[in-house]
Amino acid sequence: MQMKSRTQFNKLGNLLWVMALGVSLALVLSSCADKGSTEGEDDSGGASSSVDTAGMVPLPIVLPKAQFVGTPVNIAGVTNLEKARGKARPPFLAPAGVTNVALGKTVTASIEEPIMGEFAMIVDGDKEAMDGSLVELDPFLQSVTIDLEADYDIYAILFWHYHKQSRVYFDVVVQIADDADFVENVRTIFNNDDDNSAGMGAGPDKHYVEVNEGKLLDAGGQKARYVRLYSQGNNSDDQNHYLEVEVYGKTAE
Ligand SMILES: [Ca+2]
Ligand SMILES: [Ca+2]
Repeated sequence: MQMKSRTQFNKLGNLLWVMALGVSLALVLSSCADKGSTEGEDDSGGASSSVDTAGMVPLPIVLPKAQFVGTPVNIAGVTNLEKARGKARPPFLAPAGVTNVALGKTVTASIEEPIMGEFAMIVDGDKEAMDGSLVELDPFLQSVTIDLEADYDIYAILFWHYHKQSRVYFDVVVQIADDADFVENVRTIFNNDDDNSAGMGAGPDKHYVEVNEGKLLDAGGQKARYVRLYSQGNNSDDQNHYLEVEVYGKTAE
């Protein structure tokens, strides 16, 4: 009899404990959910986010073949140089349905015709480091402008100047705008012109070595129709080059 009542007491105790555990678990889960959604909003398109927010997926990036391995050596004298990551770039999370909306769109430039290649090759999907894939522009400060032909929420801009050998391009400035002349609502996404030699203001970003991963910029989901990229020669010659520019976005609501 004594054994039985103790067993009943234990059962009641277990039941209460399980209920308490359930309530506290529910509280923890709901606070996690709140936190998750807040971080998701702050982090829309965040490059380094470790939070796998609901509806966010890695960009569908396809890389060209790597042409060299290890730390490049012929970049002596380049100041303010970004350290090599030494490992693959982490996936960039963006909302599901974000694609390369620059593919096949219209490209214009600060010059009439390129020295080599055609402007359309900047958005043709080919980013291999082959001579026949390269678009070469004149020396000095030059720019290319991509008309996305509609407003898009832009999450990332990814581009390759050249990656056959290690190189650093100078005065890399990337902007988005509402109009083709870059007067309306111009936003600068990247600027590594640390001495303002391009005349658009000194930028805080670092020089970087061109690799097959390309340069990936976080555009934060900002709405724009036009994307413009500047450069002013490189550490190997005075010319400006592009293999490909990709703009990851989705139709603006
Ligand atoms: Ca191309
Ligand atoms: Ca400069």
